[in-house]
Amino acid sequence: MRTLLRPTGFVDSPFGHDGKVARLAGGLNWFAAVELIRIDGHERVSTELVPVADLEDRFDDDMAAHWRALTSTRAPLQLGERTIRLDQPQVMGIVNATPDSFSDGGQFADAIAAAEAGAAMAAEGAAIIDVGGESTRPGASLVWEGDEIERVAPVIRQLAASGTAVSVDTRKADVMTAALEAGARMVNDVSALTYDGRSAATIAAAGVPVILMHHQGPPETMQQDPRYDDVLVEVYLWLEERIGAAEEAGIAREKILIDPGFGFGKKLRHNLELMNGLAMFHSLGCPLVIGTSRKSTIGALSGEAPADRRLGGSIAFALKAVEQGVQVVRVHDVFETVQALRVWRGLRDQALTPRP
Ligand code: 7PJ
Repeated sequence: MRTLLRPTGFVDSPFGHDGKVARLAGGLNWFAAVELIRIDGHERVSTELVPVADLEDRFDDDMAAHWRALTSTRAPLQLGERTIRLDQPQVMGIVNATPDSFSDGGQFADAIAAAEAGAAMAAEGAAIIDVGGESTRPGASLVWEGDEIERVAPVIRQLAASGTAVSVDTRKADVMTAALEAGARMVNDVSALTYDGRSAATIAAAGVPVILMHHQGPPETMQQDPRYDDVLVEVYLWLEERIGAAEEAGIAREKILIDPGFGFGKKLRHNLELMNGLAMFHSLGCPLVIGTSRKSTIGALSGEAPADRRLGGSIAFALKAVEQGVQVVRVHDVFETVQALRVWRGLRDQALTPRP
């Protein structure tokens, strides 16, 4: 039996609540209660709401360690020369270096257009640009790694040369190596190092941060019939296991970010339950990343709006994520998301400013 901790009961500020509220992961959110989720293996046995003030009496060693992880500060990310603070939400801009994404002027023109799009996102306030050359959308087919390298390397080289912090979105060790050589300083692996047996060693040797994302099944078939008994608990335990495997391979824990993998082998109700329960993942002690931008869940909730008409839903999800202390939101629409987060930040700063 173990007990997982899910923070809830978020409050505007800690003022006047001494000892009754706790700060989430050194960020801008405070919470007053915790849902204690008792599990036996992967199965939830019970759920109990306990005020923060009464928690300590309940702790065993495992819970105490989770509590420390939940409430400790996250170190900044170092991407080459760039330091990215994680005590406030950051935006990661998506650049798809796939054919026809940006222009129809051939591969060279494509790369320049993609790099320019990434540079524009950085100017709009994205802290990191995530460059990918393989679609991992539901039903997508495989790309040969030589092709994937040819797509991403020139884009990364140009972006990195302009001083932008770049991550590479890939599941393949050879693509990681080529991307790092071209100037990428972080790896975003939607397979959480399960796709290519050489990825973990490649990342460990380079000493760069990595995002481990949950998924169920390969992209080709993941949406056919995903099943969970308890999606929040199962994704949590899966990520915990992948963090352990990454550490075992020599990747420092401070370099690991985690992502519940919105839409990757999940039905509508699974995605919504994960979004509502996101704050629990902080007790794994790693910065959280979430990617909901333009995803089909938004269409499913809004009369099947097409992908290019999902900005409102994307922003609603981004706000839901940062309200739960998520450190990195991965989005297509950088300008609008940065604007939304600046408004949110203004509200937080007002609430956190003591009365004179
Ligand atoms: C995600 C991703 C995500 C992370 C994609 C799309 C599908 N990487 N790569 N998290 N999604 N870390 O952007 O629509 O959710 S590809």
